[in-house]
Amino acid sequence: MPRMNGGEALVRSLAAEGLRVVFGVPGAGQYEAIDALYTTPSVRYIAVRHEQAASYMADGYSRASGEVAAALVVEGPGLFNALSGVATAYATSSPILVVSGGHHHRKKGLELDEEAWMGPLTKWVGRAKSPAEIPSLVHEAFVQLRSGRPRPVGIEVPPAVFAASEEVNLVQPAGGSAASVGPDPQAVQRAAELLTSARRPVIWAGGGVMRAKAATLVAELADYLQIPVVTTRQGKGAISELHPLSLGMAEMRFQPLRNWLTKRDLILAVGTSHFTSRDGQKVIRIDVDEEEIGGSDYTVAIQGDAYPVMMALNRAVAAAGPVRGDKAEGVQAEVMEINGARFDPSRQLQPQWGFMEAIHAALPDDAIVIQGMNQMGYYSRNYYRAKGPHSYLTSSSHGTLGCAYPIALGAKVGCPDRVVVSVSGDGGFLYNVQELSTAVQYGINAVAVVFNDNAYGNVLRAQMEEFDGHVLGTRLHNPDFVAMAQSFGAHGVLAEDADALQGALEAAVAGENGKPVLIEVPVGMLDREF
Ligand SMILES: Cc1ncc(C[n+]2csc(CCOP(=O)(O)OP(=O)(O)O)c2C)c(N)n1
Ligand SMILES: [Mg+2]
Repeated sequence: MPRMNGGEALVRSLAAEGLRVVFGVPGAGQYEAIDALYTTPSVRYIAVRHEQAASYMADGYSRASGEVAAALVVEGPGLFNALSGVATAYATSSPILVVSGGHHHRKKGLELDEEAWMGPLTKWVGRAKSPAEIPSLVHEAFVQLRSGRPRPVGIEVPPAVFAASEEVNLVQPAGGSAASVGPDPQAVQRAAELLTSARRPVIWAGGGVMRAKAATLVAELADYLQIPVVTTRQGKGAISELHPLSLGMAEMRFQPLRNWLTKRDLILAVGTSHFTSRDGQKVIRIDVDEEEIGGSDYTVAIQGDAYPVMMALNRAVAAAGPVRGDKAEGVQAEVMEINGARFDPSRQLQPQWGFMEAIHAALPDDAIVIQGMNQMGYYSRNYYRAKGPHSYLTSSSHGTLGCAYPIALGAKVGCPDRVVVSVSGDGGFLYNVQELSTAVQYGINAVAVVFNDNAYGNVLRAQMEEFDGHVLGTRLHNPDFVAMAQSFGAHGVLAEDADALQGALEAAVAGENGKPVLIEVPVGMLDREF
């Protein structure tokens, strides 16, 4: 058995599992791991400027590419800085590995039990007591990351364990997805019967479709039975929102869509618990997470990863039922009518619609857009038309202000050949502005669009409209964004209207500057739709 220190044991094990990238901030307590990364060229190390960005970037990488990424942070404050990204990855079912220092960390009487902090935000946490234990912990971490519901996983390696040397036996890698039990054939059969006999079915697709790489199978079923598809925020792009059966995100405040949805006799909810049903509607649930299915109302539930379940379901449907090609015309006309009303330019808010159309016009079909928690971001949930899976990333129910830009950088590292654009406000962008340095240093040419109203605009509007104009803490003093971007070594552009935004994006897409780009779009106070 070779002799090695804990840092080498960790990095060699990560490389053996196929990990390609580690985001982190180096520091005492993990020097051996950094040194092992130096001698392991198959694992790229990207040093970020705040641990928050390490976990956000790992999340963006994982969700965009479908592969695992890791964040390596020092014990104590390093981990605590990273937790916001770990929580967001938990909420978005994103498989990231977090490696941090000690389990117990005493400082001035404050005892920090990191396992207790990481525990609720991860699906599994392992703790190494010696270098020899590290390979099997890493192996178990990857089994967890690549099986069941994807979620963050943690490994704690205390500084003394990183530094210690002993004989270490490297274990064999997990080798792709862990074997999973196939879906229950009776449930699949029953679901197929419901689908083929339903008169007005709808498919409600969530982020689980993307995580399972099952988007094409969902589209196949939709096409075969002519079933319209709505999505959650996380499910946007499960089928192209330009597909004649796509009704986009299920915006329940848009009355025509709400009415239509309440008239469905069957809902097929795949990879999500974020759907609404009412009495009298039959529901088929497909979810990898047994707890999500839990005690909720459903007619048939199929527990399992959406890929094998949809394979089995599509086969059973093909065997059982008639193709509904004859229904195509009527169904597609309904979809067209609702979309026509929803995207009718005369009912759109300006300037939001103009900006959205500029973004559509400039970006290629496979671009990845990251929605920040800002007014244009909210608008994009409804009106940005994602053209395929893994092309629209959000912080889901977590609603994390500030994560859009670092998630975009992680997505760009994971998908260097795709155009990646974050849509932020001035408030949110400044949460992680320091990562412009990382972008320039490593040549991560994502595009940051910053809609600048010099305010936490949506909070300001609530103060004006709902609290008698009691404005407090929401008007912001900002830097000159363009000059700031230039000072980081990025390319900064001011785009004062939709045409200028389109032009600036087109130049960025064409890679005219060969640099990370920040486009500042000054806006006034924006109206809200709902
Ligand atoms: C981490 C975090 N802190 C605070 C909030 C509350 N919050 C949501 S949106 C928002 C203001 C966003 O301002 P900006 O990014 O400028 O976008 P705008 O509303 O002006 O379009 C705030 C403070 C949050 N969602 N997350
Ligand atoms: Mg703002």
